[in-house]
Amino acid sequence: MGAKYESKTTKPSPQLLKPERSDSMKVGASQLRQRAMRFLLPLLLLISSGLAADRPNVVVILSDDFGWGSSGCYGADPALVQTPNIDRIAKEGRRFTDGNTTSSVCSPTRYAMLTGRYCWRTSLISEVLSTVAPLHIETTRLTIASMLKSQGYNCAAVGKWHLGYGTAERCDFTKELKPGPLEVGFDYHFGVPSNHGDITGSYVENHWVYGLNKDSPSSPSPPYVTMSEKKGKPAKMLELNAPKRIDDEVMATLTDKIVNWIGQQSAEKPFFVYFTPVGVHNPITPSKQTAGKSKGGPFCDFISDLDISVGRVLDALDKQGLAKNTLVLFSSDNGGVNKPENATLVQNEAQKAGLKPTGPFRGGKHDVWEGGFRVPYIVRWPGHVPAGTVCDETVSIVDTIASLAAITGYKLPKADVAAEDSHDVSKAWLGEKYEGPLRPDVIVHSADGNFAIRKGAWKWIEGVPADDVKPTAKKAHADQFKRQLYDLKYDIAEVTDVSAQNPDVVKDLEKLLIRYRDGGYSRELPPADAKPKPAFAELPPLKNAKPLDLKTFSGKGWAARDDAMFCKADAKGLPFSGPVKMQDGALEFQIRLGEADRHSLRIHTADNAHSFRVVLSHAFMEIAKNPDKSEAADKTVPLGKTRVKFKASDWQTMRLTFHGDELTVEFAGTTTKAKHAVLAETKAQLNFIAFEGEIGIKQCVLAR
Ligand SMILES: [Ca+2]
Repeated sequence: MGAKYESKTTKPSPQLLKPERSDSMKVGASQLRQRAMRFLLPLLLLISSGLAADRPNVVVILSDDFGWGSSGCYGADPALVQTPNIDRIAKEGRRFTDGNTTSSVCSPTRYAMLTGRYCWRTSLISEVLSTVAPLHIETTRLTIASMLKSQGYNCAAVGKWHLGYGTAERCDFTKELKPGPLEVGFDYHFGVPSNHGDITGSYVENHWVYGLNKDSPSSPSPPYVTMSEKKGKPAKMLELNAPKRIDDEVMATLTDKIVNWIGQQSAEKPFFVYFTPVGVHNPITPSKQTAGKSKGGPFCDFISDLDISVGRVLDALDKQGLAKNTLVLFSSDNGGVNKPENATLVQNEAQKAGLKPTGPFRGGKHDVWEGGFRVPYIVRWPGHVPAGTVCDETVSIVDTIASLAAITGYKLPKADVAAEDSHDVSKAWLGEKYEGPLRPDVIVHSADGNFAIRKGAWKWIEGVPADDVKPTAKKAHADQFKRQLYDLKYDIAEVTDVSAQNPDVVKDLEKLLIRYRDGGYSRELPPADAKPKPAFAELPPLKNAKPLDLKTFSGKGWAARDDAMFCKADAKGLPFSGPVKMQDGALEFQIRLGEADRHSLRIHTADNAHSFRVVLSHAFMEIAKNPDKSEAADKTVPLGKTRVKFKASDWQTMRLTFHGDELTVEFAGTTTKAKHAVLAETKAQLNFIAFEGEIGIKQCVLAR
């Protein structure tokens, strides 16, 4: 049997070696010509697409928190807001009424914009990246920048970045910020690291904090006064010995940089601009030029600053004579802030004056409602995009890469390799005829990690928060955490849940959402039996393991249920302790963290001389030596820390392996190592401590 199989694979049969078409000798002259053209045509197309004049420059302007209804061309009251430059793009281009972001907050949409992949497929399953987060885009991943760079484009990312720098768990802004935008395809970067008003207070240029004194990078650190500090809520700023941002000049500074960069471009080489102004994200900081001008207050003034920036970019293109061959896409990373109940928000003054920042839609930034995702979306490319037109096609920010690939003649890799969720909507941009819809459906994702899927007029909300969402957020957004169906054709404001009347629609949409989620892509329909990839491999079985009977342990509030011990604790914590005797060896148990804040396993050494702890929270695994009895409480010695990502509602295995003065903790596909003399001592007591919520422990074993 083996030999028969081998002969086929190692030595192809004569039949297999033949040309694919065995009738190639019999074709007529006309067929030969046809065949020649089949080979030549792509070649000719390739040559022609190699000419810079055929491929447009691309300018993406991605504003921040700029809702659907906040500009003139989307119906904002001209008595409050005037946006002549944004309106100019609409007048000279095509305005979309159903432009969507992928997330109702910043970082995830920005990831999706640049990569064509929904960000919830990454480790970021709720909220946004912290200011000190590492670079979130994989450097091997195709981005708009790397795609266009491979076609000879110059690429610049100027403005708010909010996708992290470096690889360290906590980015050190006094060091080289690498990898960053330059490692994902850009040639130039000048940015605000995460948000307007962030704790860096500085700009970044390419790989360094702009103007950083490298001889003395952290001190003396000039002060940076944020708007929130002015309101008496000081933030802990990073100490960076570098020029500080001036809040009401940030928009102008970023615009200066991009206008200057465009000024260096020419018709010889195409370019890609990813310009991401901080307007109109909080803090609301109108410039001296606009402050006090609008009847709608500072928020409307700040919208004018955004519009002025847009105008300066358009002017720069005109000045260089490049406007004609430049495709401009203007949009926003999420919907507008719409929280009339929050009295401290400047946006409310504008709303009271009559501005509808999210147009006719329910909710806004952070939410799963349409107001969180619907944004202005306008495309201009003179002579290609029909001027002054309006299009109702459903398009998403995530479609940018596939659409630019189509326009520039770039063949995208397969859907499971890159641009996984990006549909080519260029026909809608260009006003060409097509059989609609260009994307069969669209998935949106709230700040709480709540999914919704839209198909046709239907929108179905799954109503489930991500595993790492805090209980307070779950409570605050309870109305979003239930399954609900809306018919947007008749109910654009999502008022009436019609799921009870349409059970089949609900069933189909739920199935479709799960299929896309588990399948790893949505550019095509994944196989129906696609299974989610396991987040991490299971640990190999522990050899010579003997059970440790947790029933011999004791602790107030802890009780046996099924085969496990459970405890519901408050902030003070509830311990569950018992004896153990081990030096080298392994300790393993199953833990269900649930919605509790954290679990701390405190291990005391013989005669209670010393203790150390292994702390598991929803984000981190940490090992530390506790202060000795004679020491002050702040004498904790941190020994190791690793970011963890796991499903807290499931049971997870935690394994501690002691070897000499080393401890290795394995949990949810991560390994945390620590080295300290205390770890080599005889371990005498285990103390499982639950904090703020219910924790379960079971199947505790020892291997000595
Ligand atoms: Ca935003």
